[in-house]
Amino acid sequence: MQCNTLKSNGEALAEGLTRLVGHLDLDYFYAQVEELENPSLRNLPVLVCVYSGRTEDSGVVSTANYRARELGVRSGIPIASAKKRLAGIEAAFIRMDREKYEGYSERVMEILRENVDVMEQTGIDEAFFDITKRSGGSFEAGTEMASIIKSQILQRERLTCSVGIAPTKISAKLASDFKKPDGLTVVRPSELTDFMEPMLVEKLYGIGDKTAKALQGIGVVTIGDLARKDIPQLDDLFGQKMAVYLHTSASGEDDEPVQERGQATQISRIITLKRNSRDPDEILTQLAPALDYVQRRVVEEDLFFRSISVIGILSDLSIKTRTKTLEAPTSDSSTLNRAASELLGALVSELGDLRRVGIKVADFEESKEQSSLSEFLR
Ligand code: DGT
Ligand code: CA
Ligand code: CA
Repeated sequence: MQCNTLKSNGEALAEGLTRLVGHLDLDYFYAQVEELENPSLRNLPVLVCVYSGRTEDSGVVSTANYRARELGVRSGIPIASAKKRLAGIEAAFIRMDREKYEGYSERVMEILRENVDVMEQTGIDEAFFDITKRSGGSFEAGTEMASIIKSQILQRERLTCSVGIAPTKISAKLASDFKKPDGLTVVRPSELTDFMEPMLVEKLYGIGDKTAKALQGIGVVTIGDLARKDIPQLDDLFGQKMAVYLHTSASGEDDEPVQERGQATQISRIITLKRNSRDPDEILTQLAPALDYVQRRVVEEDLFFRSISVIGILSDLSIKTRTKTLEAPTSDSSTLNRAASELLGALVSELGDLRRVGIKVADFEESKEQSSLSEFLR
């Protein structure tokens, strides 16, 4: 059954079978952001909490750092039980600040997007991506690309993540989860069966407790057990659709493509200047390709933005943003360029030398006038 795993990479690729699919997941995400913004938390158990406000401690733990996990704290447990577990231990309980994490998430996803053929964000801290084309189908090149992505995220956002590279989405997700934190797990087609077989079925994407229990009832505990069941054997219990899903995903034969989903909420690009500068002309020349990239994506995705921001990063890595809100949404490149130049001028006169500069458009809206005009022109 594992025809793609038995063939050499080259052969499989020639038949269009081998893909390089990645999955990236940020480590203890909300808690990691809190740690990086306040390094004195690093050695403590850190718990990011959603307070419901009913009583002082009512609410749940959204996530916890690894130090807290060692002490038995998990996502989703009540804050009061976390406090019980940590009685007598110094720990940090922090209120969840979703907007802050979204900012980090958007920037991380943008770094990922710059480095892959296609990406599909599936949550605030995770995404699938496809690098078949840019790696030329080589897992060596793919491994190198994944470590570049990891180090860019660390350098630019100071966050660690875990990445899996494998031939399918299901296996890439298992791979990113295999070594955490700061992991990079690569599963070549020839290793796929050995990698997946011993894992528990509940690790498979989309298998909850109920399905896992039902599978146990027919003697299926590991992914390997499941792969050995054929579809008719699973059909009775789960119905045709689920049976096919279970069998193909356990066999490493899922061929779901990585697909960009939904509309972007912002488009941005950041560049590093050749040398620190406060000269708007010098900076604008270097920013031109970034402006062009943003403009191109706006057109490709048929978007109209209402806000334009210039982001300045100083040599101490502090970040300042200047934003202009437009009266009406537009996709016009000269509006973008003019605003970028204005905002940049304001930013350098306030901050002095910049190390890195970024451009961002956001607040996308449908523009009735504009879209009927572009339809007319088409
Ligand atoms: P990881 O990936 O195991 O290192 O740890 P996290 O914390 O990144 O876990 P993940 O990837 O499952 O979830 C990403 C973020 O989503 C996490 O930082 C906080 C939030 N989250 C996860 N589970 C829960 C939950 O049960 N309740 C609430 N309120 N938030 C959650
Ligand atoms: Ca995570
Ligand atoms: Ca996640």
